[in-house]
Amino acid sequence: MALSNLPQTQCLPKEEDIRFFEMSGYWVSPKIFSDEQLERIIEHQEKIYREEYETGAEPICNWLEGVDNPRALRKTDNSHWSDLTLRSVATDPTLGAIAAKLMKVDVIRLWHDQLLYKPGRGTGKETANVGWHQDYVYWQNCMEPTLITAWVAFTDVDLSNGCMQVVPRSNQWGLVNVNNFFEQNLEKQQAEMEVPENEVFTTVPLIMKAGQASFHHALTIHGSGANVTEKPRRSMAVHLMTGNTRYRFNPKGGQHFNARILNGKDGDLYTGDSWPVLYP
Ligand SMILES: O=C(O)CCC(=O)C(=O)O
Repeated sequence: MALSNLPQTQCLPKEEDIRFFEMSGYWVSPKIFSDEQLERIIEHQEKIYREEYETGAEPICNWLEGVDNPRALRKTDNSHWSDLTLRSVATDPTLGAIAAKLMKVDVIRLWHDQLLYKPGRGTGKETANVGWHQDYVYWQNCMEPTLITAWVAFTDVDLSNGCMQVVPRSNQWGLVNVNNFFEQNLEKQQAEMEVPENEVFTTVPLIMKAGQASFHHALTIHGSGANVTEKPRRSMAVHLMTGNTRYRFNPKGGQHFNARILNGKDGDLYTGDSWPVLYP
């Protein structure tokens, strides 16, 4: 059922891309998934919403404002547990090879995936926005921010359908004071954010064609606005970790669902079938 078995070498970042990622905290790849593959992927995304789980295993539905609200962002965690085509996306070798290059490591594993559906016809303000946040704030069960996300566009994305936006250089700021995926008021968050001295809060929209992927570091601030088009914005965030990512108990409480699977003690490596290897 794999979409591809080998990394597509023409998609890998060059030296200057790796330097750009290190400095800016993000990078956008060429097209990785073909239109035919995307058609099949979207069919399988719809299966998840009809609760047709190929493997029999349920994913984790974490839908903003409840499942009955057609304007809500649909966020389904670990869809790769349920569907083999979606698992092929989440474990795609090209995503793994790019992540390994950008993070300068030899091993990349899947941390978890997040299937995303941002419905169309947003009001321009409060519909299905994703608040400014750094992923690592949610991953405090990992000792270090040794994680990176590949955000795979299943449809073309730009500002009109609420593409992701990143704050360049924020990967170098440490964890900031304002951090909430579910916040709808991004202007308020920006106003309250304590930006380090000599840095500025600027945003870059990640405009992409379907099949491209953007990569952002676990400390890069990102979020997204409303989808004011007629069509849904579809994607999967593939959250990846380097092979040396280790567990720690989160002293602030709220143990992450993937960390609970490990049932480990401080310093244990995240290894085993729950965290498939994408690279090598
Ligand atoms: O899809 C979005 O707008 C945000 C996704 C996100 O927060 C992520 O990929 O980490």
